[in-house]
Amino acid sequence: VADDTSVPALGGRVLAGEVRAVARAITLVESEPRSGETLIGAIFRHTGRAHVIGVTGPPGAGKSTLVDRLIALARQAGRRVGVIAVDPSSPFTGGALLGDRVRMQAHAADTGVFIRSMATRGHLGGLARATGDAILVLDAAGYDPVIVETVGVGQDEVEIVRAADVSIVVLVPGTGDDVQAIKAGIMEIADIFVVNKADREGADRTAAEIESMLGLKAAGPDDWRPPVIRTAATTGAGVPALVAAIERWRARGASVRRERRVWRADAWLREVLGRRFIEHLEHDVLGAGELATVVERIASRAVDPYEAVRSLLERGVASPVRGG
Ligand SMILES: Nc1nc2c(ncn2[C@@H]2O[C@H](COP(=O)(O)OP(=O)(O)OP(=O)(O)O)[C@@H](O)[C@H]2O)c(=O)[nH]1
Ligand SMILES: [Mg+2]
Repeated sequence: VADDTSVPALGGRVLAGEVRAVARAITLVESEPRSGETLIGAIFRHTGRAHVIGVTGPPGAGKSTLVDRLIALARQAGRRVGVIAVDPSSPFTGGALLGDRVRMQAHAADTGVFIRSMATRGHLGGLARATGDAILVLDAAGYDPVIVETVGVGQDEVEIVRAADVSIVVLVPGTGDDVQAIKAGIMEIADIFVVNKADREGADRTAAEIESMLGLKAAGPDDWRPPVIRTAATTGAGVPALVAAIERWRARGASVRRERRVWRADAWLREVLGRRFIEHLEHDVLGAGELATVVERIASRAVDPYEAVRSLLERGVASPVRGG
């Protein structure tokens, strides 16, 4: 969309649930953040209805297979489902995109399901921003739930899943080392644990390891202890129990939901404010290459970073914001 005036119109079509508009809108928020902001402005007040389900876990844990099952059950319940699959960037899992497409093919002709893959690289303003905006688009278009699959390896991915209404961490049977290794990054964000590939040896042990780790964790203010659910995504075994757990989570009080939304709004505001202030400096305040010069001066010890920031803050605040 080159013409900005058409963006609000696009927003209207998204709100009407038009599939092609949804696809265009996601492309817009991915590739043209400024126009994307106008679009979000047109739809934001109509969002917040969808239940956003984050699914993360190590490469190959069976996340997409599981998501496919969740789609099928949600469709049976008559719900329209939006899915964002954030592609793993690691070359070791580079085939995942094709795999996702093939695996989710069963739903390809179903207009009640919208599946979109997003690359992890090349997003101005970051992957978490682009994914967050894409979730808003699906939410505005009436998809509910919106499922986001990420590979739980990087900070970006953790950030995405943390922003979901419910975070599901998928692990597979293996040595205790796996659970230990993953502990630092994604264990704390799990609202629900899944031990997938429970048809294989060792699922009980892995589940017990997670349980014992949770035993050390203090219960939350509303006494939610993350359930540990065994599934075999390929056969569908255990998936109804997972859906029940998701529903139990969803049925929790308004205050819990509100707390998470406030957390998310806070992260949103801080992230955008920081990024936009720097953009304001670059576009409206400083001359070409001036920021690079300040960086040089800090590196060569001509100015200290705190003094440089003080000066930039004063100049930025004193200057009118142009260019949106
Ligand atoms: N035995 C067994 N295999 C499974 C199960 N779930 C998934 N798989 C297989 O595991 C492989 C990876 O499944 P995916 O669903 O692509 O895993 P993923 O976590 O989405 O993978 P990435 O997106 O690449 O990280 C596929 O060959 C699946 O068929 C399961 O419950 N049991
Ligand atoms: Mg996958």
